[in-house]
Amino acid sequence: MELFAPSLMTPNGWRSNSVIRIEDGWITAIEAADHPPNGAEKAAGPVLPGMPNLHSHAFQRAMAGLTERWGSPTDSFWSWRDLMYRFVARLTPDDIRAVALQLYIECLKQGYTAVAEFHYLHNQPDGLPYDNPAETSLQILAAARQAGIGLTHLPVLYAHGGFGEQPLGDAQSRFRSDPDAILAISEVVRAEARGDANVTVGAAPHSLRAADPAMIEALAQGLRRSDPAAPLHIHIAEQVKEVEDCLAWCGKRPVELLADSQAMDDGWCLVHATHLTEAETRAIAESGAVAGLCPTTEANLGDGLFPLVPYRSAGGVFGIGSDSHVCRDPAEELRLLEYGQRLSRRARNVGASELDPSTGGSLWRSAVAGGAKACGRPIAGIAEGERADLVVLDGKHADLTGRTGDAVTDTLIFSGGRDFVRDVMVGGVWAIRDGRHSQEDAAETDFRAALNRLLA
Ligand code: NGQ
Ligand code: ZN
Repeated sequence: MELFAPSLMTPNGWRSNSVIRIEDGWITAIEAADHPPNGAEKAAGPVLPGMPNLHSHAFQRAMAGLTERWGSPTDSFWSWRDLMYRFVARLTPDDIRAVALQLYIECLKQGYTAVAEFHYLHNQPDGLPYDNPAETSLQILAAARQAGIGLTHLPVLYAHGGFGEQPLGDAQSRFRSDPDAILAISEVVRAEARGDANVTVGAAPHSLRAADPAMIEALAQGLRRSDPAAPLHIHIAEQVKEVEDCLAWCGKRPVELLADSQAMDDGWCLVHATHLTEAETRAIAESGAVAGLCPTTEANLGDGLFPLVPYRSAGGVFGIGSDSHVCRDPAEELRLLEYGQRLSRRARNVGASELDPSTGGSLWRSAVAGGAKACGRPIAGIAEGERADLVVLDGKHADLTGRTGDAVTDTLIFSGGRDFVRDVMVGGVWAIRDGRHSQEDAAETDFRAALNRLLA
C-alpha cells in the first residue's frame, strides 16, 4: 500500500509531501510527491512514528485507581506491592486475557504501537503450574494479536523473595520459576509466533531481589543461544530500600552488581534505574543498555527521579513504559518525564538541546529509538527497512492550528495528548481508524465482566 503524508516525522527530521510505500508490513521506500499518487491513501494529519511501550504488567490495568486510599502513615511502594499481591491471587487466565486486550486497545488509541510485556503470572493461584506452563503467556500473545499491537513477550524469572536467595512468600508462589522453565515458556511462545513479524520473545529476570546472578547468567545464555538478539529486561534500583538491601547483602549497589556479574550490553533494558551514582549513570550509558523509564508509575509509587540530564549527556538511551498503567498515554508519560526534571532542576526545556531544540520532538524521537532497541524489534521510526508502525494525528484539531514540524510534537506533549490521535497503523495494518478500534466494544464488555468478578 501507499500512504501519502503531507507532513511526516522521520528519524532525520520532518518531511513534507511524502509517499510511504509499505509491503508486508515493512516500509520499503519514502519518496517525495507533490500530491497523492493514484490509489494512495492520504493521512488526515501529521504522521509520527508509533511509540513502543517498553514496560507493561498488563494485569495491573485492572487495579488502576484502587490503591489510592490511606492505609497507614507508612504507605509506600512496599505496601502498594502487598495490595497488588492480593489482587494477583484472584486472576484467572481468562481475566488476564480480557484485561490485556482492553489495555492494548487503549494503548493503541493513544499512540503506542508496540508493548514489551514483563510477564510473571505463570502459575495457578495455589502456586502449581498450569497443565501448559505457557498458559498465561499464550493469553498475552492472543490479546496482543487480537488488539493488533506489536509484542515483545518477556516471561519473567522469579525465584527468590529477596536478596540472598530468601524464600518466596506465599503471595509470590504464582510467580515461581527457574531459568529452564522460563526458557521453555519462551520457546513455546516463539514457536507459536514463528513468522509473525509483529512478535518477538525475550526474557526478564524480575530483579536482583528475585533472581541471583548465577540464575540470570543461565537465563541470558540460554536465551541468546536461541536468539542472539533477544532482549533481556530487569527491574533495578527503583527504591532506596532495594539499594540498601543489596549493599547489605553483597557490598555492591544493584547496578554495580549487574554490571560486575553480567555482560551488560545493548541487549539489556534496565527498568527504572532510579537511584544511581554518577559512575553507575555513566556505566549504563556507556554499556548501550536502555533505561526503561515509567514516569507516571514511578510518580505514583513514590520512587524518585531518574538522572536524565547526566545520563543523556553521557550518551544514554532511554524509552518509556506505562508499567502499572495508571496512565496509557505516551504524551503524558513524556510530559511528566520532562516536568519532573524541570521541577527538580528549576529549569526549562531540559529534554532539548542546542542541536535538537524541540523538547517534545527530541523526547518523542529518543523514546521511539530507545523503545525499539528495548523491544528488540525493527520499529525505530518511519524509515526504509522498519516496520510500518505509525500514528496519524488529527490535522483538524483546533490545537494543531498553524503548527508544523516539531511544533506539532511540542503541542501534542505539552498541550494535548490522547484526543490528538486519529489513526494508528501497526505492521502496515490500521489498528485504529478515526479514533476507534473495531473490537473495542466487545473488549470493554469482557473487561467490565472480569472487573465485576474480581471486585465482587
Ligand atoms: C512489579 N512493579 O513486578 O509489578 C513491580 C513491583 C516488585 C514495579 N516495580 C514488584 N513498578 O518490584 O517487587
Ligand atoms: Zn515493572
